[in-house]
Amino acid sequence: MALGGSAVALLAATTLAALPAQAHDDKNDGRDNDKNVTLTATLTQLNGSGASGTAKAVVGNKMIKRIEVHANGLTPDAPHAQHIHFGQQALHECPTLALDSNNDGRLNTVEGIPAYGPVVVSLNTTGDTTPASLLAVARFPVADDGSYDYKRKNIKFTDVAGIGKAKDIAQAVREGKGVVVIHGLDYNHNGTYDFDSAGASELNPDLPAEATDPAACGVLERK
Ligand SMILES: [Cu+2]
Repeated sequence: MALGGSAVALLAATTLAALPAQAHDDKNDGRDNDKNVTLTATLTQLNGSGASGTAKAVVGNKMIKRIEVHANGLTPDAPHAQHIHFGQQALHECPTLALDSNNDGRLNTVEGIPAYGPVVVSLNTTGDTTPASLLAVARFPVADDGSYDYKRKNIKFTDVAGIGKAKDIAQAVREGKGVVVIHGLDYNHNGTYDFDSAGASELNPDLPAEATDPAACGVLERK
């Protein structure tokens, strides 16, 4: 069915009328890559960790201008690796046990990748923030009493092999496709990361799986 002339005119008028509103609403304009976009995440537990929290990030151009992560219910006195994950092929969401491909009842970090993608930024306290630092455990926040308040400014996105250019990763995060993941939990509640309950990490056989399995997750969404 062809549209009549008046229908076309009406569509055009509607489209034009919608433009000024969109121009003012930079929160919904994915092309505004020079502007700061504020993203927030509600972090919920994975693997029965009992952890939860919030994250807030301001992203402009190829830079995280500032980011905060507030988490609680984590393993006390233990470091917690935390990252922004993203993958072009990922679902941009937090995983469920449906991804537990070896049916061991745990969701390890690799099993969650179809949901949240690989690491694109390491949210550590000092030094290099690229994926190269993803398990540099000494530079991640420690949850003294099971909680921490993490803040860092001016983290540059970098090109990540197999994932994309810095500007494309930044753009994807601005579009709400980045996922904050906090790792590390104490399955057997003995107060430390050890190999007893879950064996070695699939990421590094020198680390217990307890140190690297995901404990909390949330998608960084535009406000
Ligand atoms: Cu991670």
